[in-house]
Amino acid sequence: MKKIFSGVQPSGDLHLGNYLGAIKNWVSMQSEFDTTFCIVDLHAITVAQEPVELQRRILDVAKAYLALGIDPKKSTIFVQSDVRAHTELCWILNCVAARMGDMEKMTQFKDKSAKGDVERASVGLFDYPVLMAADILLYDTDVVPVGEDQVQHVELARTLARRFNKKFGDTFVIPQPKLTKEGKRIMGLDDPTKKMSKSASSEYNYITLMDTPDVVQKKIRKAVTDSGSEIVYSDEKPALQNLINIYSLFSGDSTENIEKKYIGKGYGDFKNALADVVVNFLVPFQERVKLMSDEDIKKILNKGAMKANEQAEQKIRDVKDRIGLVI
Ligand code: ATP
Ligand code: LTN
Repeated sequence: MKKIFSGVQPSGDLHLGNYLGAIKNWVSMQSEFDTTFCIVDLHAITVAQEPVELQRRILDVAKAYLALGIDPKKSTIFVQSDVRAHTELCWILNCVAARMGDMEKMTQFKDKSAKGDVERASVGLFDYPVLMAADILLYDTDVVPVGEDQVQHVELARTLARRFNKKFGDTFVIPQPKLTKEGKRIMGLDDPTKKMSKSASSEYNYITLMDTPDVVQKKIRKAVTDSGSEIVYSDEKPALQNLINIYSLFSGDSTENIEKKYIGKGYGDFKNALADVVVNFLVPFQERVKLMSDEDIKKILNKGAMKANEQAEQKIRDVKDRIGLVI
């Protein structure tokens, strides 16, 4: 059975992009593949976090995974910092496989550090893609379902795996990224040229999975639209295209059908219907989250960490042996 691994950072409330670009895909993969989903808390601390809030968010992301349909009977769910082999393999890859030349090409670091001050960005932020490679390679991952912004990082994991294998013999499986068609890049509601992001400066950029119906309606009403008034799915109307993608992914309707449904109607009608589709998904999701207790979630995460640790320990022992450490 092919192995799937992916993760989300507990760095803010999850938004529609996280669900439609990544988690929705994970849910559908669970019955066919051997799936592991991680809450990557060590990635979140590459930028400043408030400790009490971070602890809360780690459990909240775990609750969201379950309420979105990740089933602990089918998938391993765990918190990255519960499995020490991730940081251990990250360090080893830093030393024996990753090169400064690879790292300087990483666009997410350039984007994130450009927003702040490069001189003051953490070393961890720069090294973030190597930790992500360690996450993936520890579990013999074949496929990594992610949004488009993470493809470059999965490519790096492939490069590091190949380089390690060449030098020390066959150790790592070479992973492949997997994108969804319409969900791979959900754009900001306030700016269709930038991806929807938790760290956007305006809350009108994103809809979080915990937004109330009122807030969802308001954000969709305020979403930017293109010139003209017809509902057509075209590259010339990037803002509307993004809204149609969201509608299509939540309703299961094809983009062609949506165009047909709205012939002769305007943006106002379409936006109202879109808000309904999103709210119809979010309200029952939020109900499911409310029913979950921290205690239950912690039990699931502990079990997941035990299973992940078993697999990761075997791999890290093999790696250490191959590079000449005494095991
Ligand atoms: P930030 O932008 O603040 O760094 P994020 O919103 O990108 O955070 P992550 O935890 O980095 O969230 O991403 C989790 C998963 O969601 C990744 O697979 C990522 O590719 C995917 N993802 C994030 N934003 C989008 C988006 N706008 N469209 C599609 N997929 C996305
Ligand atoms: N960098 C990813 C989160 C992440 C991840 C992973 C995704 C960390 N480790 C391993 C897939 C596989 C992001 O979404 N920002």
